[in-house]
Amino acid sequence: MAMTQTMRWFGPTDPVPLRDIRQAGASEVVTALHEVANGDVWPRAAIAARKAMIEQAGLGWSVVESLPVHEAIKTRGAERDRLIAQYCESLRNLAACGISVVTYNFMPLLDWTRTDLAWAMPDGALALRFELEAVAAYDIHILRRPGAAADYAPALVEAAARRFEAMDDTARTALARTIIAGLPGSEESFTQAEFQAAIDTYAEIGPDRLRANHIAFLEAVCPVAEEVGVHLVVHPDDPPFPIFGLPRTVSTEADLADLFARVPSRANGLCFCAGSFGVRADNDLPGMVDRLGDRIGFLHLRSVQREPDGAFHEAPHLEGDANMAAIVGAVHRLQERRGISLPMRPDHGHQMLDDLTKRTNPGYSLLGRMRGLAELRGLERGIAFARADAAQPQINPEER
Ligand code: CS2
Ligand code: MN
Repeated sequence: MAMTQTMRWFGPTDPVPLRDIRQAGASEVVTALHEVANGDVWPRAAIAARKAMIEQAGLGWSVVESLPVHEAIKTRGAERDRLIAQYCESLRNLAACGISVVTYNFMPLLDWTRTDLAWAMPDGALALRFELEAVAAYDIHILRRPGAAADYAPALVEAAARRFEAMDDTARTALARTIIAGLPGSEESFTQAEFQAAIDTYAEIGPDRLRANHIAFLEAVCPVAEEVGVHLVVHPDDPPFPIFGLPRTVSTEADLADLFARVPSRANGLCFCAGSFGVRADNDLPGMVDRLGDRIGFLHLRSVQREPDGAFHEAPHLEGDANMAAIVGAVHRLQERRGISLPMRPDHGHQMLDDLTKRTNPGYSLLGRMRGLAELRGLERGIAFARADAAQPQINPEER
């Protein structure tokens, strides 16, 4: 069985139209009602109308990315119970419209974080990049978060100081914007003062409390998800380690194994993002597909190239540190075992070719993702062929 090929679409305002996604060879989009404020209920009629628009273009919509979890749920703030009830209402409305997979994350404040949105690859395409040194320069010298320097190795603190000195005001503002202004799909974007105030709401929340809040969230919503037949899949932390002193709890295989043990509901699932998990060399990606496979409801098949000092950039989908052939091989076996086709998408493509001169959402221009999807599709076909071929009875070469 082949994976279901999807691409992310940011809705009617996305510069990439549905027609282009169809021509790229995807059969479905994954999307969200980005116009609904974080925490509000997604109305059934609005979901149905968006679905009809997608189907009109010859595509399907069965995976939501994302139904955001409000900060007051992550921090267990005052509005929490009302927000959870509204989350459940949205799940019911989505299920009524035929949506079966709902993606979310449990990262404090920032969804994914990068420090450079246009890093030139040797071939002239532009990639997204994360440098811990740039984060440290921002954190210690621009944000001036109390105690920030203690969170970085001494050599990194020194490098960050040199780096900050070498930046002019424009470069400093650009770096701050890149980090806190909100990347595509993020529900939060901050000014500097707002960001520090938001960080302060986590002053009393370490990893244990964040994990407890996550478990409490799942215990409240999974019964509804189960009842209406929705698979809730958590997207891992990106990057998968703490930044700005904020706790991280969805970064490793052990984190996920613990989460599934604590909330056994079958609605409690995983969006396996090879790019996010792959930033850590200690995450064994194909092994995680094997071992966490029963929980996987959605796949982001991208690869990062790790660099020294906690930096990484987005590699072409089949390059970089992820062994994509081994991952897709594991997915293939998993689908066979479960008798299902899993939705997957390319992620964070390079800005390349004609897209270099267009207005694009960083990471979400068409051509780089189209290249990624085509490569993944070819890889999967090759793996399926090789497996079927290996299963054939061997013919004695003399009888050929
Ligand atoms: C996405 C995430 O672009 C990306 O990195 O994978 O924004 C993802 O959609 C969210 O974290 C899921 O809630
Ligand atoms: Mn991802």
